[in-house]
Amino acid sequence: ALSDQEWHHILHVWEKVEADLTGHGHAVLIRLFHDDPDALKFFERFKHMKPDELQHSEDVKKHGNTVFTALGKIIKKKGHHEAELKPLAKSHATVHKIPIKQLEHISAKIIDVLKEKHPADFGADGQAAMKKFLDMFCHEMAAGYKEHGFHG
Ligand code: HKL
Ligand code: NA
Repeated sequence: ALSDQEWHHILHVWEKVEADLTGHGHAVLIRLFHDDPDALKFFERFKHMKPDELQHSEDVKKHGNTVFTALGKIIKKKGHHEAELKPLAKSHATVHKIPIKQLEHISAKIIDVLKEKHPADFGADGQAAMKKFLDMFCHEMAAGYKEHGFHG
C-alpha cells in the first residue's frame, strides 16, 4: 500500500495534469505508439494511421482524454479503487485483450511524460510514488485478468 505522503506526491502532480488531460493523455499515446508500434495494433480505428495522422487525430486526442480521465478517477480513490479497476480489467482482458506487458509500457510512458511536462512538480519522490502506484495498478490488473482466464 502507498503512504499518505506517497498519495500526496501523486495527487500534487495530478493536479497539474488535470489542467490538460487531453494533452497529457495524447502525448502518452503518441509516445507509446512511437516506441512500440505493436501497441497500435490493438486499436482498430488507429492502426492504419501514420505517425503524422496519429499526432493530429481528434480521435486519438479524445482517447487520450478518456484514458487519463479513467486513470485520474482511480488515483483519486487513493487505493480504494476496486469499483473502478475491476471493469477496466474485465474489458482489457476480455474485449481488448491487452497483454500486461503493454500496461507496463504505458506506465513507463506516463512517467516519462510527467517528468518532461512537470519537472518542478514531479521530483524523485513523486516519480517513485507514481511508479509504486502504477506497479500496483499493473499487478491488480493482472489479478483481474486471471479472474477472466486471460494470462496476457
Ligand atoms: N487503458 C485505460 C487505462 C489503459 C493506464 C492504463 C490504461 C486507464 N489500453 O477500445 C478500447 C481500448 C481501450 C479502451 C477502450 C483499447 C484498444 C485499449 N484500451 C488498449 C489499451 C492498451 C494497449 C496499447 C493499453 C496499454 C491500455 C491501458 C483505460 Fe485502455 N481503455 C479503454 C481505458 C478506458 C478509457 C477504455 C475502456 C473503458 C472500460 O473498460 O469501461 C469499463
Ligand atoms: Na471510455
